[in-house]
Amino acid sequence: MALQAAYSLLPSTTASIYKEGRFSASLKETTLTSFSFSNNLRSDKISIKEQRRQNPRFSTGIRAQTVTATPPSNEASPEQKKTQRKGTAVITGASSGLGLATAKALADTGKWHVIMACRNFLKAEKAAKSVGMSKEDYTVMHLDLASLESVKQFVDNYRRTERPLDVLVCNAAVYQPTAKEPSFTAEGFELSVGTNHLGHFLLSRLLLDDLKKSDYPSKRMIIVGSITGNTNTLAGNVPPKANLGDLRGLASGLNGQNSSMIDGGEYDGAKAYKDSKVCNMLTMQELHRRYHEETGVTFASLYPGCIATTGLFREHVPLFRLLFPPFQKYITKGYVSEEEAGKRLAQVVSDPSLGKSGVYWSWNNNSSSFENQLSKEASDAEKAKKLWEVSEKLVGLA
Ligand code: NDP
Ligand code: PMR
Repeated sequence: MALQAAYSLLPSTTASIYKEGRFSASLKETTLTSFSFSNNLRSDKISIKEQRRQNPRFSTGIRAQTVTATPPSNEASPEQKKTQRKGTAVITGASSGLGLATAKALADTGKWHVIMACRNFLKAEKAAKSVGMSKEDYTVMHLDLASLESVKQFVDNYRRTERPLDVLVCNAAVYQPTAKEPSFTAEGFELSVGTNHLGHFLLSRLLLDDLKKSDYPSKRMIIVGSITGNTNTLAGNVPPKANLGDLRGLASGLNGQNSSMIDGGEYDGAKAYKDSKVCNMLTMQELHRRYHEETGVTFASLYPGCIATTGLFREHVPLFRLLFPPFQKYITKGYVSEEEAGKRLAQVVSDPSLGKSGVYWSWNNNSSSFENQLSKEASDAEKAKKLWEVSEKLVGLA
């Protein structure tokens, strides 16, 4: 029933995707939060004492799914012991959803100071308080990614604080699936790509110098990606599919005069978001190729699971918002809670076992992390280079 209704919201081409096969059979990226037999089997291999040590809220059976194959991040590795000071992580869009949950997860370890880089200062302060973060674990700083001036101002302000920068998490995003007409950033770029990609592109390029200077043992830059930008998955084949084409729309300014879509096509808000996620994943790989060896910075992207309850879907029709969480929970089993997704992103920030650069992380049914494959387009090195060069021009770096 839930599926039928969600399903009916989609263009008819989607029908074949669902009718053709069982979801789980063809999935490359799945997450399970429901308790399953296989989780139970797996957890049997680890003693209950060990599970309690890894996860203080573990109770026999039911919470076994949160046990991960990777070492827990609160265990000091030789790498972490090199420094006594707290790490500082900047998280964009930390005022809700994944960003807030990650800020909370990092703050809870007592080892991180989180800079919540947000467009709505008051909302961010309230959000931090609402999840019980202590004042000394976070600082809210203003950043509006839909304005390149604001991005530059944020970088200046950050440098004035004289805090080191150890990790940058590019997390903020907007999604406008129901918009009939495009809207634009301060500099006149289509809003989804302008915010999710171009704002983060400038931010990451400017802050790379600051990351380089950090003496923290593991410096990281993370750009949040998604399954829906990857057409090698079932979710990525739900129309409209991501496709950057030859980037002609981006190259002509993405300002609505020629086109407001990267591929030069007609405006489609859902596609613009998915395209922006492809840009995020391509940018991470290009950063890795250009700077990993020289700087030692780890560059990574991830799909944290389907966090169907976040504000990302605020502009979707009410029926979608009602049915999407149960659809993901019970039908696709791709659902993950904000808390669990926050722990996943926090692993990518600080877990020594997730320190490899150039990786797109995902989590399997047991909540164990693994290096996932990107789609052909999202791993196209030539396209990544072209995207880099065009984006540099648009944000005024070239
Ligand atoms: P939310 O809407 O809850 O969070 C998005 C955050 O981005 C909010 O804090 C929002 O601020 C902020 N933001 C939006 N526009 C700007 C801007 N111009 N400047 C600064 N901040 C801005 O969504 P999610 O937590 O779901 O999304 C977080 C990330 O996770 C995104 O990159 C998304 O693509 C990714 N993702 C989400 C999935 C999901 O299922 N939800 C799945 C896969 C990836 P404000 O609070 O002021 O609105
Ligand atoms: Mg999708 C295993 C299958 C799976 C997963 C993991 C997701 C994740 N979705 C899956 C399948 C399907 N979805 C199917 C079969 C359908 C047709 C009924 C479907 C539909 C659908 C819609 C209409 N799904 C959506 C939408 C959105 O508007 C969301 C979107 O595309 O936002 C860009 C979305 C999502 N599905 C996901 C995830 C993670 C999203 C949120 C997208 C994101 O943040 O990238």
